[in-house]
Amino acid sequence: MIFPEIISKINESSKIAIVSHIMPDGDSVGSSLALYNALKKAGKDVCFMLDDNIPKIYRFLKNSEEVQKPGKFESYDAVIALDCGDAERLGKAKLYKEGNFVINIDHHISNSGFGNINFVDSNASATGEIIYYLIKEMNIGLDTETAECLYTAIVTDTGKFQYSSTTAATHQIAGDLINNGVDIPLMFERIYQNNSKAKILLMKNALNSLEFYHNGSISCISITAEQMKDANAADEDSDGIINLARDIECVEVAVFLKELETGEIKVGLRSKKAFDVTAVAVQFGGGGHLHAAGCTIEGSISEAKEKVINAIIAEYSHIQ
Ligand SMILES: [Mn+2]
Repeated sequence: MIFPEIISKINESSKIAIVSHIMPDGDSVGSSLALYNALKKAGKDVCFMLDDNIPKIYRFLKNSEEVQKPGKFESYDAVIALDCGDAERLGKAKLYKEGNFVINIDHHISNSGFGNINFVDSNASATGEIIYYLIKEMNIGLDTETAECLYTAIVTDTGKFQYSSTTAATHQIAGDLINNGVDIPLMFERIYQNNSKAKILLMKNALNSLEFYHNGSISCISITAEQMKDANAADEDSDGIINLARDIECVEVAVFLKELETGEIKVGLRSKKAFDVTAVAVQFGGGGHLHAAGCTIEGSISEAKEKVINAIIAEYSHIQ
């Protein structure tokens, strides 16, 4: 048994809240809805609190319409935080942390351990992978809709099974999810063949901004707040755009700078091979994984660009 403490806490709880990070992605939404559906099936009084809307492409997931916005403090027998590296990333849902018993389940190596129980497995490809084992160990039957939630979590966080975090176990889980009814072409059609026009317009702008540094090993793209507005884009429409900068021969580190309405710059970092982008992100108060990390920097796009590119070049000199 890998989750004795967590399972006994869940078993003795009746009123449970699931919370996850702001700017939700496939893993936060998929793992949260999988656990939500499973706990509901187990007869728990469970809610899912999220301080942002669920991105449109994930609204096919079962019970995604039952997500609630954090309101006033409420006491729960247990609050389960999923895929969230630190309490700040919970946004307004952070208010359920103080005064409640918190179970923190995550796979970010930088997780701050903000829970009363912390289960952080940085070898898991997705939080959805951990939740798969948890549901299995709790002996809650896996229906097709819940399997779809877990598949969404895993396929998105592994970048369609391409990252080094993808293991034999990841594929075995995917295989079991297929055995439980997940239809692969249908899942890919819903998640990857379903881009909004706004997203494609942002890609056009992002490619126009493409620059290379450090002998072509670093690429950088950016999007301004005005371009976001002109494209009538939602936050989620910029998801995955960084891959345009990463998927280029010779590029080892890709940088994506997105100007926010607040004037801050949201920085996404991706790498291939050995370059640890989290080592760069943490210098600016961010975090992440070996090959995917992010942070937020005050200032203009060009100021943020200079800081980040310099930090990446300095990091190169440490590893060489
Ligand atoms: Mn994740």
